[in-house]
Amino acid sequence: MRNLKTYFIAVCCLLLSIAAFAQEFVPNYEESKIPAYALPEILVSKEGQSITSVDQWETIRRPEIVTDFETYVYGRIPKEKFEVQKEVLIEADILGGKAHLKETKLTFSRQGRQISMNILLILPKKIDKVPVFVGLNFYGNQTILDDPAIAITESWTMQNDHFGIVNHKATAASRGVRHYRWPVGQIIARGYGLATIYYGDIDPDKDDFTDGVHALFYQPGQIRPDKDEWGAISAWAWGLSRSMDFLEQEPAVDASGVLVMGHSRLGKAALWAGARDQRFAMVISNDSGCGGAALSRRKYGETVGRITTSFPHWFSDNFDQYANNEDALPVDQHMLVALVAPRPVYVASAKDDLWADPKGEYLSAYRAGEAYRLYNLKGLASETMPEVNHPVGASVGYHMRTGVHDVTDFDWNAWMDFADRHLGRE
Ligand code: GTR
Repeated sequence: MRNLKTYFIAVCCLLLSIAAFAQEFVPNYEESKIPAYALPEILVSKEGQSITSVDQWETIRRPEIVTDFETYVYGRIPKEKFEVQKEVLIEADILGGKAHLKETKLTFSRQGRQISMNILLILPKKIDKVPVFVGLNFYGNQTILDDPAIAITESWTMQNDHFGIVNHKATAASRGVRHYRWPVGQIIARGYGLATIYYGDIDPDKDDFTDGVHALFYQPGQIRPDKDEWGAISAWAWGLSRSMDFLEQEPAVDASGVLVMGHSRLGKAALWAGARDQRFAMVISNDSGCGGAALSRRKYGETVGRITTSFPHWFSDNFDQYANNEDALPVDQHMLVALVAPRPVYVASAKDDLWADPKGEYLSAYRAGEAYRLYNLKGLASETMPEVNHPVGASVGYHMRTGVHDVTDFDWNAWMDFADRHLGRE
């Protein structure tokens, strides 16, 4: 009898695991299988009022959309005060004296807890008030340029044997491994500066809310954010705003020309940072996909259901309820792009990056043009995607380049051309 019971339990377990396997996520890559959807209106307020002026946009609709993204998608970022300490770690001339590198450690403290983030700033010499691209990086500042002056991050990093990450710690072998994604020489040659921070300094990318910036802002006894409070993307966006605070105080930087960019999950963070913090003069999203520029309702490639399962810590807990229930979301990602208006925004996709849904990224950028029109600015001209490798757009820029999920020189050249146009540097 006992044996029979054990046998029965074993068979049940087997059947359950087969069922779980059968339900494994299969991404949709067919346009014809996209469910019919209606996007929430950018220019209609919650009370049903048509938004027809800049004033109505800025006082009624924009704040509503920001609040919805805070509450239902990324989670609220605390507004409480904190202390900051600055320590310059290193200064050096690089690139044969053409550029100056400075790495500064910023330590944030509150309630007896602290975290530190290192900001690496590289500026062309002999230019005053330089516009600066700022972006987070995936494996530490030392990976973007092979220069012994740059500190190797001591923070937890994602495991990557090829990049010299051993037991989640970066080693000297990781120096310069991501150089190709950060064409420092070209950026400097075109008269821009570059600031970068390792995203794990702000919040290590794992489902653990004790080790990053979140804990500085907990109420007594709190151990993880509440349902509508910040996940990791909001934390990384918070870090980008702290880099803006820092850049505002750097005399050689043109603080009115700080351009925030990010790739993939860090593209999601760049969009959210730029949407909220209007001090950023331009926002660039690269292959940011689901939870970034791509429309959630299209259910093409990565979906809300999949992303909230694989990366539960990225969003607010409230976002989980929209898994396979996207139509109930009060917002969609075109509204995130629209929040950047009237500042220029650029959405970049890659042809083979289907997981991020290039068309969903394009349509979202296209629809965001509605907010720009209130300012008499032009977005993207057509609902039809442009040819591959053909950057388009006025205040809303877009390209889909050939290739995979990555950052390439093609992307950087397009962004610098776009920035030149908007900063009057042509
Ligand atoms: C993927 C994730 C994407 C994207 C990407 C990345 O695994 O599904 O949403 O963020 O990671 O950041 O490289």
